[in-house]
Amino acid sequence: MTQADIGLIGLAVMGQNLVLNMNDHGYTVAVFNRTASKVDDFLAGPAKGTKVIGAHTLNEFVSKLKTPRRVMLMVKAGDPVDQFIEMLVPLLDRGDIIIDGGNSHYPDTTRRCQTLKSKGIYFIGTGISGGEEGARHGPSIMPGGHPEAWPHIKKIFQDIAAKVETGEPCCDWVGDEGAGHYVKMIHNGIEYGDIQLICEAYQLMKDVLGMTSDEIADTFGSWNTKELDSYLIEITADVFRKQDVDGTLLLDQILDVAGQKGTGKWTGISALDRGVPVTLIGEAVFARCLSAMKDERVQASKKLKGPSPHFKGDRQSFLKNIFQALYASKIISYAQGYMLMREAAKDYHWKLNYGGIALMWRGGCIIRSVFLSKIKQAFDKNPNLYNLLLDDFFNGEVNQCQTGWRETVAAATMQGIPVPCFATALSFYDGYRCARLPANLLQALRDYFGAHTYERVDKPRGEFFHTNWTGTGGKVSASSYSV
Ligand code: NBP
Repeated sequence: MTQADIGLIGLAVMGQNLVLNMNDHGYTVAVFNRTASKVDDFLAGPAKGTKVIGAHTLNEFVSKLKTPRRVMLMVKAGDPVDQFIEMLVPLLDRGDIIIDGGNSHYPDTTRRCQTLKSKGIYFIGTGISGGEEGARHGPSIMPGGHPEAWPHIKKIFQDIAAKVETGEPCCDWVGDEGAGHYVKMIHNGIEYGDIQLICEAYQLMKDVLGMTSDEIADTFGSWNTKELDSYLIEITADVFRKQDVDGTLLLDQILDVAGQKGTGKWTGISALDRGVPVTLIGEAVFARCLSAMKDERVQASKKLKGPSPHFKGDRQSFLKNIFQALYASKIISYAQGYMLMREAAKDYHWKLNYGGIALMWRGGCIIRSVFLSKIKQAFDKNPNLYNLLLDDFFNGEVNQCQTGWRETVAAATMQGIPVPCFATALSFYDGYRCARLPANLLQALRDYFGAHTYERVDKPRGEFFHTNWTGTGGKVSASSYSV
């Protein structure tokens, strides 16, 4: 009887397409699904004529796998992953491997790694990006977990992953425990930011410049051949050409209420936990939250006054400014995402390969872009690069875009158009390049009202001082009351 190279549980959109992708690359895959009838539907439908082996029970499924057994879960993140792990463990032997390819939260992956290690089972938590199309023809794959398992799955994963022009796969080992899912979370957070930046450009084009959908489509189409060449810009151009059944623009019929599944929020929480100013992704998440307050916004729009957008000036140069705002803000967003990965790597003792991560995102995934090859080059040139903005290329690009970026934010503000991500990116840039911020006043105030103490510019760091600001306070400083 043919034994399968790998088994996959979870025959929804991602699972089915990954199985077909593995099959195309010569692997024999055994499949199982909670609702067993979906196994039969898959074998009789998309998997007809392939080498895929179906199983109707977990026992049967496990019995069809070569050793060490490789079992990949592509089920809904959360409890279903734990439930399957619990059911699988008694059926597996020491040295077998469980791989979770869903969008699991990285602390869950770390917990699962620790639990399974004690049982002798290897665990991989891997981010997979690219949606249905990517899963079928080459996703970006970001595996982390027990490094001992990596040699056993490396070839399959790198075979099915997307490839860049040089043929390198968009899949490499990320790091221990939850590192793979952490990097996937950052990818998703950056995706939130990229999408919001595109939306801000759209609102300026539509409401300030009064551009038609065809003009907007052409503009994004032309941007897709420049520094912003990327999947998201490419599909944005497509969206502006898609007609509804009645021949009108479909986009105009879509309700302006954004959904979210939580990975952007997780990124924001991780940034707050570590004290890293990942402001752009944070604003992108909040922009979705604000969009979801549709009824309240409709009411407020009738009461709250602001300028009516109008445009006087050179349209082409304003469009160029928007391009520069988008490009510069995108650089800030990636710089912030990398800052967060660097801090998380310190906290968790992961050795992240930052250039390798850019390569993994270079193809197959939603944020794939030409731009990522520049990030790869920056880390190849200097693997210890502290901040992307300090790389000569990115520093130069931001510099070149600066005037247009500032003019865009200023114009949007004067015209009453919200540009939370363009604006926060610019504020971050101005804050990051500021040798002296007004935090001296902040510290003075904290010490005034709460005796929180402050450090002095004329004394070594780490020495703390308290002033009796009013002459009526005492000499005692606070040690536990924090604001
Ligand atoms: P879904 O996230 O919709 O999950 C469907 C699968 O989970 C089915 O096999 C379903 O079994 C199983 N499942 C559910 Br739902 N609840 C279960 C439970 N309580 N116990 C056992 N099995 C359960 O599928 P997907 O969209 O293919 O995504 C799979 C994973 O990949 C998810 O973690 C997702 O976040 C991630 N992901 C998705 C995309 C995408 O574009 N869709 C991209 C990247 C990553 P059933 O058939 O019996 O209901």
